[in-house]
Amino acid sequence: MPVIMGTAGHIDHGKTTLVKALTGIDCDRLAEEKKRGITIELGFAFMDLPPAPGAKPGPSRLGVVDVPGHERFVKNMVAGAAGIDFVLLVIAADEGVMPQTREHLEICSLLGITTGVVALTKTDMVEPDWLDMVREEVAEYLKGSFLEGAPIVPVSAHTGAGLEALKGELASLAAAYEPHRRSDLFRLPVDRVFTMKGYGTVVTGTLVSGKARVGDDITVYPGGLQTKVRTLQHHGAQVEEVAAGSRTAVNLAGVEVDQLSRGDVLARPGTLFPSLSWDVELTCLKSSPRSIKHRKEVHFHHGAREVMARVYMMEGETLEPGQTALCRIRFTEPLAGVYGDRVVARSFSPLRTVAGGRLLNPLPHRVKRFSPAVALLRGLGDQSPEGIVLSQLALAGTGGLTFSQLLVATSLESKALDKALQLMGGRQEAYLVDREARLYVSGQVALDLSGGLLEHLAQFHAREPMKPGVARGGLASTWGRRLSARLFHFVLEGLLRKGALAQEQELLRLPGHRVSLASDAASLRGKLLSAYEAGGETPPNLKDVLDPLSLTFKEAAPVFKVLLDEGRLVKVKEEMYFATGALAGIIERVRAFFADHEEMTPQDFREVSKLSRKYAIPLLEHFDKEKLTVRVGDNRRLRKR
Ligand SMILES: Nc1nc2c(ncn2[C@@H]2O[C@H](COP(=O)(O)OP(=O)(O)OP(=O)(O)O)[C@@H](O)[C@H]2O)c(=O)[nH]1
Ligand SMILES: [Mg+2]
Repeated sequence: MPVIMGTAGHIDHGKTTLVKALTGIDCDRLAEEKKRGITIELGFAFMDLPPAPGAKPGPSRLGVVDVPGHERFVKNMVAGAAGIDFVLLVIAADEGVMPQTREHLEICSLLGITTGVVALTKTDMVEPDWLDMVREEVAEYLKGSFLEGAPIVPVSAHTGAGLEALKGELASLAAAYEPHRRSDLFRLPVDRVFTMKGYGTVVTGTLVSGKARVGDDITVYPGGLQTKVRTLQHHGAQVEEVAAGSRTAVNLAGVEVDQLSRGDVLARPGTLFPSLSWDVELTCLKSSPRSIKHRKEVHFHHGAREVMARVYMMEGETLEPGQTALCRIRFTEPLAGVYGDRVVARSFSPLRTVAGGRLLNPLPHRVKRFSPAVALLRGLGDQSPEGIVLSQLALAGTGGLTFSQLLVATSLESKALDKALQLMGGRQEAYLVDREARLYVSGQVALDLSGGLLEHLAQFHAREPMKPGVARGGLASTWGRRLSARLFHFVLEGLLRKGALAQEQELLRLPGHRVSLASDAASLRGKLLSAYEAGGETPPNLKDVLDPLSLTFKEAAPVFKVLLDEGRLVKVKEEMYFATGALAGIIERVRAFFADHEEMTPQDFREVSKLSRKYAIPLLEHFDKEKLTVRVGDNRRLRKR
């Protein structure tokens, strides 16, 4: 894997001159840089490394990022340092440790850089005694930092003294360096955009993860611009493919220079998820003159981007120098990040680096300060990769997370995530609820939903004991939980499979539920039944039954339904009910008539039943419908079984 070194150090300490002495490349390209004799923009170079003595063969080429030392351009320094693997801290022997020596070292530490080399430059300008003294001072200063014990190499770019020794140290460092970049999730934060004659728009950056090939489809985040990789360059040469850790120049198809800016991120379509806030584990620098208060406004750096932001404490009121706490950072424009990304915060006045840390959740959900969910968030910092998946799913709640979202919300690469999710599926800790969208919800969320749905049905049965169940189609709305149709279906099917729910036709109910009458309904049932039984073969009009009871039909309907279901009443037509016994008597006489008649005229029926037209006609139609009789002209015949 390629390795990239970045310079760091105070203005004028000789960074650019040293890079030129090492690589032959002058990183100060701008006219203004030449005129003022300082670096403003980032510079890029590369050097061929000598074989490291006694070490396993390392990368033969080292990418170099040269940063400005001027305090006004620290934001450019952060953008450059964001992609590097190790640091070349440059300290001029005549001046020793200066303010930006400190600030750059702190920034490197906040960015998670853990190794590097110190070059004591301009040795030609000092006496040997002085050099020894400065060297000791520097070693003392580095104590407690990630460069404690790092090689301190005296060099002079002017005389060339020490350059070979420095190259040797760089080769050893590069050979020993264990790259930690993920091989999936191609990401390239853009640090320069320009046009090149004959090419069009070109961007450069350090490939922080994944790889890119000529012809790949690209989305420019956070804006969403779609484009393609037309050509790729690495260390000045055309290549077909670049791997994580490479300094890369990408020629993009069909986009104008002004459609892109530093800090944009190139990635594959649909892989990143820009957000206006993040949950970050933030550490306030020990050297910070002030604590960071809740809602403090800061310059926020991520990758090559700088945005205005506010820091919201999730678990306290202030972050004291040296302390670490969970914060939610809200930005003025969206950022696209990945779990574990490093960030830096700088205060306004004085303009200086005050804090930095790790991105824990690039897709935050609503979490209240001091709420129990804050503990879940904090846990994202030090859990196993599987633990992180579980916590992220728990935080996502019923919305769940897609596979692509989980890739950016955890430290897991695609294959490992797939395996972890399968294991969790087996342990019922995570469920795939939508195959097409590859959407997962946490097992606990699914369990809570199942419990909630059963509780909802139990309440429904208690409230509506005479209703046999809830129509499946209407359940989602009566339950009142806003869930995706997929998740609702998933929960429902799970309960039906387990037998925790029963479905008859379209009605869902708890398996133990039977329609039973509450006492007032039971007394109404008695009253209705006796009214119809008293009416016998000439049952009362519905109105005459209900009016004395001061009931509307709508109110009495469930009890009618019970009587019909029980078989105590028969509905002959709208608003006409017969007591089952009375109707049976009429039917018996009709059958007797057919014993010695082929056909029955309406007149015959009226004689047999002794009923007026009001009842006779609906009854004849009822018999046809019930397939007792069949109609022939105006007459009826008995239907043969
Ligand atoms: N005598 C002497 N002068 C040096 C040496 N290295 C750099 N210089 C001089 O120091 C001045 C600053 O050097 P640069 O390389 O531009 O310093 P820098 O650290 O890149 O400065 P910024 O990028 O602006 O922070 C230049 O005039 C160099 O010629 C050295 O080894 N010996
Ligand atoms: Mg410079």
